[in-house]
Amino acid sequence: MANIIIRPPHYIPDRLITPEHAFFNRRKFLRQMGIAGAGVVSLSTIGCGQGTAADAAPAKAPKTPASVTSSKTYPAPRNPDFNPDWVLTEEKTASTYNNFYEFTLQKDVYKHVDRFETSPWSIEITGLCDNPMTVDPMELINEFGMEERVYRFRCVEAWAMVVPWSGFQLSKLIAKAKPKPEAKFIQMWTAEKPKEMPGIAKAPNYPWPYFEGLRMDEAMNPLTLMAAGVYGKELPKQNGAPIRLVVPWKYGYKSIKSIVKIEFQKTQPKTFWETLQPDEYPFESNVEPKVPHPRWSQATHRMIGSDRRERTLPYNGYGDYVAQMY
Ligand SMILES: Nc1nc2c(c(=O)[nH]1)N[C@H]1C(S)=C(S)[C@@H](COP(=O)(O)O)O[C@H]1N2
Ligand SMILES: [Mo]
Repeated sequence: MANIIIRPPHYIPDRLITPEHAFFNRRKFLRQMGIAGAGVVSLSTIGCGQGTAADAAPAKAPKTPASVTSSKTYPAPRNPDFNPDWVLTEEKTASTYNNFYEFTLQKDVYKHVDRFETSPWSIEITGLCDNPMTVDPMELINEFGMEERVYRFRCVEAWAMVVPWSGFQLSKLIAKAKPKPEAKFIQMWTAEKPKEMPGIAKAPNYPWPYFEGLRMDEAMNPLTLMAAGVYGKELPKQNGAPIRLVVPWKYGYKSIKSIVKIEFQKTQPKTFWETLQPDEYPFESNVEPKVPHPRWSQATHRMIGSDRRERTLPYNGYGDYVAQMY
């Protein structure tokens, strides 16, 4: 008897939790795409909502004006509303334990990002809006300024971290773009640069480039951040440089990295993970401890860099900000 450790009912050993990709079934994917039996998957055959892989490539980068520099940008002032007394995840842990499948399916993304060029960079804002544009993210930072916010971040794989992001509210960019009334959703795409992103060729059946989406009210919510920095510095490449989304009440895969395109749309877009496994990674994907992932509980998570297991909270603890939307 002495050797038997009694676990709380919500305990799940880490070995039972698998990464997003682990149960990906190639044949199922090909069947869904209507091309079972085909030896090669052509990306151009894979539609993703109203955008396609082909048109998500970054447009020609605008020249960054000489006045646009990052020297005075960091550290951004901390927003007192997001300055909790939580223990921060160690900076080293947050930059060496990542998910960024364009580089590798493993967590040591930082070892595979050397060739990734994040400057110059441009983001195209397009679709149902009156002020479409193609801009350098630094111009947006110059215009909107940046603030620092400490957020918890919860991956669907039942790990979490607490990190200080630097960025601006996505709502500011949306206001600048002037969406039309019929724009009800936004879709976003990550860069697709196979020569710089060695993971793309290693996962040829994934519907690259990575794409995500939000409802317009979710995108406008004050919590939704475009982050260009973390720990008071520019984002490391493995965390999604030069600019990424942070949606702290949803599972981590909604927080798309290294964004090159944002499109306003009338109908709900597909997302990368929903395309692969709709039953496991639905569009909404709010953090909800009572709804288990089909293969494991979501009741608790492990804080990365520690053995600490914590209870997961509904909306990842951000219900006061977002519960009214659902
Ligand atoms: N383009 C892109 N964005 C992505 C991913 C990815 O593989 N590719 N992974 C997502 C997942 S599953 C998580 S948990 C977070 C991880 O962010 P972090 O590495 O900064 O902690 O990024 C999300 N954004
Ligand atoms: Mo994740």
